[in-house]
Amino acid sequence: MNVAILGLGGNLGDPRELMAEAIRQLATDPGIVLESVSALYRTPPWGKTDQPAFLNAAVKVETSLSARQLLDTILAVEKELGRERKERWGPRTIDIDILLYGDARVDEPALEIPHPRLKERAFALAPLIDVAPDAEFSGRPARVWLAESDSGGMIRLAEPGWERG
Ligand code: GSY
Repeated sequence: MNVAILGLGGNLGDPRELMAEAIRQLATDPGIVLESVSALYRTPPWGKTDQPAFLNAAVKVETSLSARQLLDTILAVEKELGRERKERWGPRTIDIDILLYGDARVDEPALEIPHPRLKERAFALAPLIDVAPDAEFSGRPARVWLAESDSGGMIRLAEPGWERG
């Protein structure tokens, strides 16, 4: 089994409910065991700033799936939940990223792990640290990357358990 940290986010429709449903669906996969869920955060949009605030969270899973199989499962869940890929860095109903997969480094088309922009993204780092406080990647603790990132405007909206309604 491998430990993976997934980041979830969205800013269209009802992202809280979509993220909760995504977590439920991921947990039904026989190759995935849900270990823990982060707090729920409201975060300013990153990249393209003229769009609504996002909700973000992270989950820690144990998985017998390879990173590629895990990505395929994630894409199927996103599709089931109506995700459409339109504009890069634009608004979206649900987005699920593999942030970390054990200590693995993966550099394939459409699959880079650690996530290539993770170290700059407070909206992904804060929830990641909730579920994996001692995580390290790219040579430094996630806590250090978070301290160096811009976490301005982030609000911790709801404590773990939010996904159970
Ligand atoms: O994969 C990330 C999608 N995304 C987000 C996000 O999840 N949260 C925030 N705050 N900004 C974002 N910009 C993009 S793209």
